[in-house]
Amino acid sequence: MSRGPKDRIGITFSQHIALQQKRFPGATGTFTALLQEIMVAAKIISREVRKAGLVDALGLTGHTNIQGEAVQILDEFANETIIRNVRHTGHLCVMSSEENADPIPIPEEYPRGPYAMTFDPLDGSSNIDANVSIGTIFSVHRRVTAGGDGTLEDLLQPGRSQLAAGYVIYGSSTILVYTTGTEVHGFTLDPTVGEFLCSHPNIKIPESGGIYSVNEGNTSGWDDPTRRIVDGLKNGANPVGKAYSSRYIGSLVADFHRTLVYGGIFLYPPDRKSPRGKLRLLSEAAPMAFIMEAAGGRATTGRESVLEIQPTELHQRVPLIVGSRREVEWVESVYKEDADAR
Ligand code: AHM
Ligand code: MG
Repeated sequence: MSRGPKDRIGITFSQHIALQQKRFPGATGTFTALLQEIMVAAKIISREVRKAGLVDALGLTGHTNIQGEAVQILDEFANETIIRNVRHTGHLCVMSSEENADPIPIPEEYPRGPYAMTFDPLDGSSNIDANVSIGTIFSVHRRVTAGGDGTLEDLLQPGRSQLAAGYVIYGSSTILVYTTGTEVHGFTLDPTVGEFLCSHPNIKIPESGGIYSVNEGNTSGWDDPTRRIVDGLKNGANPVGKAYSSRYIGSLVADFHRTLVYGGIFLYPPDRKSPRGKLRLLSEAAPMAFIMEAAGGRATTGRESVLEIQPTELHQRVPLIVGSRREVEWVESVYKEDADAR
């Protein structure tokens, strides 16, 4: 008799974060409640993404965002869903979104809380119409200002001081992956019961992998060390001594999730078009770096640790090189040799 997929029913996300909270005797439950609200928003976005092709929710709104990118109908829906779900509960003092030019204040009628949150509501959204995996990324910091409305200062904090980071990937299933800095756990949405169930407890990235992931259409704009690195991954001139396979989806959550699960390396280096890199520090690179390092991997710009960067602007871009320790350390050594030789 053939066997179906193994049933991997685990505890729910809500149960998991409630258990985590018990580890901290003084915890007020505010942080746990914030994670709950993010999870509810993710369920609503997932539902909308799943039926998008049926209800005329694909395509563009006709506006462009702060990054000059065309805003998709689902981008706007996801952005509004997250803001609406988390702003009234008294957990946050300020938010920022990849879709909004400025910090998003908490409306006057709602209480202010101890946390500041940054998010990318629908990452990889240029892939929506082709039914490619997309996702939501979030990052939570404790506020640093004393009270009242949160400010830019609460948002411009280095990745290292995140209290939590996570992403939700709307792929062949909807998976929520999160960390509070020590362990990384993954939960798969069971649509029949409407709950995220633990499916990937304590994720650890392999020490080394077999896949590299980069947009090679940008090769002509790369600097010399970047070209040498990607050539080395292809032809075996790397410390592992093997030729890597190539995979590139063009949706960070999907490329990152594969890298986390299988090992290997994802690179979005600077190029002539985007000399500071393409990905956004606060809403993309820092949360992913925090998750990767908690899973035993590494994240760098090539020249410095992503988590140590002190942000100066809300929509600051950085290069991102993230993945298995062995590959990322090698990449860092290539950039260092190049810098030393100058
Ligand atoms: P987005 O947040 O507007 O969707 O842009 C970010 C996306 C990432 O998901 C992905 O890694 C990258 O842009 C792909 O860029 P490119 O198309 O230049 O390869
Ligand atoms: Mg994005």
